Amino acid sequence: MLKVGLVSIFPEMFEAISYGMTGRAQEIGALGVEVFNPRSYTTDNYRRVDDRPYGGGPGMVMMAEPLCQAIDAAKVSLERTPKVVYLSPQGRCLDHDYVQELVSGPDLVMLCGRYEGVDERVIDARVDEELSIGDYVLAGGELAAMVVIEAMARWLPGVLGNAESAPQDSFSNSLLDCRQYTRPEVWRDKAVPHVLLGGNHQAIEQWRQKDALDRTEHRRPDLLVRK
Ligand code: 9D3
Repeated sequence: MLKVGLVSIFPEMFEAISYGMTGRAQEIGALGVEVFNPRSYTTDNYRRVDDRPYGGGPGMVMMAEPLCQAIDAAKVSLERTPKVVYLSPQGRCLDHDYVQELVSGPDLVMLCGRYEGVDERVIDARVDEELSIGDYVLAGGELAAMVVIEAMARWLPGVLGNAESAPQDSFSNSLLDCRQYTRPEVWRDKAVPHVLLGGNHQAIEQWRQKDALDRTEHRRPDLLVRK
């Protein structure tokens, strides 16, 4: 079982991963998720997890002590020394290779920031890697952490019904998916490509490969340059 400890002041957000593939992964015991709320590790009357930034400026910064205690609680609960990842816009961008590294590595603790970010000293003290999900601005790390979990879930043993589905997926072969159709055969005057209706499996396979290659050349030529 891959265990993931999540450090977040919004634990309820992670109810979202109890649905679909990530929900199934948890049900079959391929994935274990536990949330640790830094607010539970505050000692002041107001249960504060953030404070004003030294040097001034807008917004708030998450305080080191409650975060560090929540991370340490997560590490204890995971026992097998996990990798600690901070979700942040400054991190290494998530892609197929990064997902593969994460699923084949140790258990994970993912630190979700809010506000302007976290006190740098907690990063120095506890974080192994920073991870971004792309060059756009989110309001915090929770949705990013769920993106990481969902991207990993399909690669966990027993999660996909069909053992061959995952390797055929887009980005493991560096091609986009071909166009797909289902019933009815004609919808609002639009027909399904004829080749898909016959039972010629070789012709269908050729059509699918060409379609995938054409779309990749047109939409994502960057995926075709060999690395
Ligand atoms: C634009 C960066 N900062 C300027 C002062 C502000 C800021 C933006 C977004 C500070 C924190 C955040 C919160 N973002 C995340 O927690 C985050 C994130 C993201 O915004 N984009 C892509 N990946 C990620 S992973 C975590």
